[in-house]
Amino acid sequence: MTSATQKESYRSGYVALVGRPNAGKSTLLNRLLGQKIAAVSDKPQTTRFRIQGVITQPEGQIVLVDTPGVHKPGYEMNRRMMAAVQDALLTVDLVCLICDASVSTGSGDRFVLELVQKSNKPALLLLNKIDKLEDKAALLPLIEWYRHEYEWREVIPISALRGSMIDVLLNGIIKQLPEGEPLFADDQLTDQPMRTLVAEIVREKILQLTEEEIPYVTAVVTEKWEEVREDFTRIYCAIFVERPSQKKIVIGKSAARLKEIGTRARQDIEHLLGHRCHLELFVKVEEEWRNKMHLLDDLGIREG
Ligand SMILES: Nc1nc2c(ncn2[C@@H]2O[C@H](COP(=O)(O)OP(=O)(O)OP(=O)(O)O)[C@@H](O)[C@H]2O)c(=O)[nH]1
Ligand SMILES: [Mg+2]
Repeated sequence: MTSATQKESYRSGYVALVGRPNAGKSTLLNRLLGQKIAAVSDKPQTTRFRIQGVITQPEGQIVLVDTPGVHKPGYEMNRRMMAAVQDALLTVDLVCLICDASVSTGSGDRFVLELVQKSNKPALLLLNKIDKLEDKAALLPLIEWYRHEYEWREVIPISALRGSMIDVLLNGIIKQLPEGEPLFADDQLTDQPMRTLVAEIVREKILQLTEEEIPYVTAVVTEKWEEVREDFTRIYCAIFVERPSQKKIVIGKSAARLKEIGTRARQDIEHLLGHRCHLELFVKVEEEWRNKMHLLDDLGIREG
């Protein structure tokens, strides 16, 4: 093969990860990227805006677009989250519908499926969390159900958590992309700035360490970033909640919870930056921030 034909067969394109909340979209993004850029938690609605990850392989480049889990919007924030899903579906070359194969199918799955059907885009069906299935034969009725609903280019059972079938998935995705040059430099991992990645790390730790309504009423923004030395950064993040009682919960008795959030977040941030940092967290009360346009703008919760 000449180098010219090799170049022609290089493929690149945008690929949306869509699915219900908790299906494992962000876990898969991090797994395929080999680096954690998206917040992951066992609480639904973890992801609030689209996050791109760039995967560069010898055969092609995949720009993977992680989206918020599909749910009924209550607040302006949630309406924007759903608009971001619609926008992703419109603008990508390929859609990956991820469903949690370890739970039974319900009306939420039907709704996500309809979004994919309406998009009319080439699509792969990914049946995730197969590590939780004792008997893989349980996948068969699920595959049967989905096969009747759409012309999937491929159906691939995976475990995003364990990394099973990931190579098959990467090849399956690249095969479906149009021929073309790489869209990004091969050392660009994501479209998100460091400040956002850091805020998302802090928010992830809050999601992990709190229950009930706290994950939903919490937002984090990086307010100050001081590069004290080449190998030492001082970072200030504000944590927003909606009521003084919620602020108390986030801070915890003798500030123990806030300390734990800070310690866990700092470890991940230092890993990301590759050097030491000092992280300062402040908790602020901002009533109804989920309905405030300017705050949502500041937090990067956009429609696309
Ligand atoms: N056992 C198992 N758990 C998984 C797998 N993939 C994801 N999870 C877990 O499922 C939960 C949700 O994962 P996320 O990646 O945050 O899901 P998501 O689809 O991005 O969720 P939203 O952002 O809320 O829409 C987390 O607790 C993950 O650890 C998997 O393959 N196997
Ligand atoms: Mg997510």
